[in-house]
Amino acid sequence: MHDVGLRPRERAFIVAVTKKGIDPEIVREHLDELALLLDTAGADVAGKLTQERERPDLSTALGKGKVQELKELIIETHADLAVFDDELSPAQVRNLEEELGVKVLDRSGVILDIFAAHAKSVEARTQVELAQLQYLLPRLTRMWTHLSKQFGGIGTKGPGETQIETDRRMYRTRMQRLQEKLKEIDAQRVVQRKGREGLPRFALVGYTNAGKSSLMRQLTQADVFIEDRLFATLDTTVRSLELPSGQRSLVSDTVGFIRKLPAQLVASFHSTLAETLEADVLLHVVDLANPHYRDHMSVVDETLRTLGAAQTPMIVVFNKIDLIDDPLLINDAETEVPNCVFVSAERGLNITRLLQHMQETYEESAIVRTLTIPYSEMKAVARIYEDVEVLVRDDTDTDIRLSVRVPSDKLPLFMARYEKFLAADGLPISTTS
Ligand SMILES: Nc1nc2c(ncn2[C@@H]2O[C@H](COP(=O)(O)OP(=O)(O)OP(=O)(O)O)[C@@H](O)[C@H]2O)c(=O)[nH]1
Ligand SMILES: [Mg+2]
Repeated sequence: MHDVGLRPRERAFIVAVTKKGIDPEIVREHLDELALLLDTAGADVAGKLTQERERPDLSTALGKGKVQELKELIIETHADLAVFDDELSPAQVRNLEEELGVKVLDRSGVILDIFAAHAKSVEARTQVELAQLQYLLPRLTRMWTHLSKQFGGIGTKGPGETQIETDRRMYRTRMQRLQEKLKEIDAQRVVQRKGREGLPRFALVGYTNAGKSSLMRQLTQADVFIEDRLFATLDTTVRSLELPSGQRSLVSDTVGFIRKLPAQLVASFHSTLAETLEADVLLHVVDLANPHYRDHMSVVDETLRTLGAAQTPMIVVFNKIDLIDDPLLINDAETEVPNCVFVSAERGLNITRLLQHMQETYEESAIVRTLTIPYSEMKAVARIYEDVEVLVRDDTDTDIRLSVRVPSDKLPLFMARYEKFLAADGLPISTTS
């Protein structure tokens, strides 16, 4: 694993460059979240600096005067590094490091560091390492060359341009190998998934620390990792769950989202996330006790859009209601969000209601179709079982009739494949299976 930049308990000076006229409360909240991220990564905050600008300076993000001010503050507070809440270009990092004389990171770098420390499975480790290398490659500067020592043997030479070139080449080779490894893992996953097709699928999504894993444990008794820290979960867990109707279904718990999730991470976790998000119904878990929950919800919605899952039916699960004293808060949330349930994952409050809701939403999200398949096309029957949930089967003298449930988002694909088998009358078949 590569260390993106933080040593344990380093002291970081945190910086935000903000648009003119932005609400200072929002800026404070973003910086508080950055401080929390740093704490999770194992660093302390030495101080904070913000600057309002029309747009960030192209070469140093901050204006010239502010860079000088920051330099003095860093010396004064004995900070080891500067961390910007905004994404910095590789050139900005280089210029700032030169001016300030300390290592410079942005929020993405910190998040990558946390992911690297928390990733456990081979898959998560591979994905994180790939994301780290993609992030580091254009940022290799003299400050970063110590990283190459991790490859052993190299790095004994003093840092210089040749050294950086060698590092770059090494990184590229390594990235290629990681990409190949991910392809293999992907192929294995397709095989695993085969066995699960046809079952209703639910996916827990939400801002980091909202209580997704706690709800997973409450629903399925899965022994998942739960902790009051950001990005406790990096691997996807899938467990079976019985709905009130007795229907078996699957629930998955996966990595949480955060504002400005690094693009490299979204890219390398794409297959993990894509699989999760193929669910029939998303359970968007929201920490209602967090004063910024609305903001968090829009970050999650935006991330889902990026991942192409904005159309999937969704239940908003307002969690941690055991911490809420103000009934108005619940009232507001209920009026603002149409399809929602209030629970406490930790205390197990209102879980029966949630299960009922999951079943209803799933049933509404799916469409029942009847197919008539001649005995000469038995292969198609097998394929249909793999693709969708078969509700009723009737083997008549002349053909096989199947009533199937098709999730609405999968309907176009389903029609393209099986249109020729659609029963002319479309009538539901009698139950004689
Ligand atoms: N009071 C209270 N705390 C809760 C509840 N649900 C979860 N928590 C706490 O919230 C923290 C985060 O819970 P997790 O289940 O790890 O959250 P997560 O969404 O899986 O977080 P990441 O995996 O880090 O993205 C833990 O300290 C939980 O004990 C709840 O209903 N009430
Ligand atoms: Mg979790």
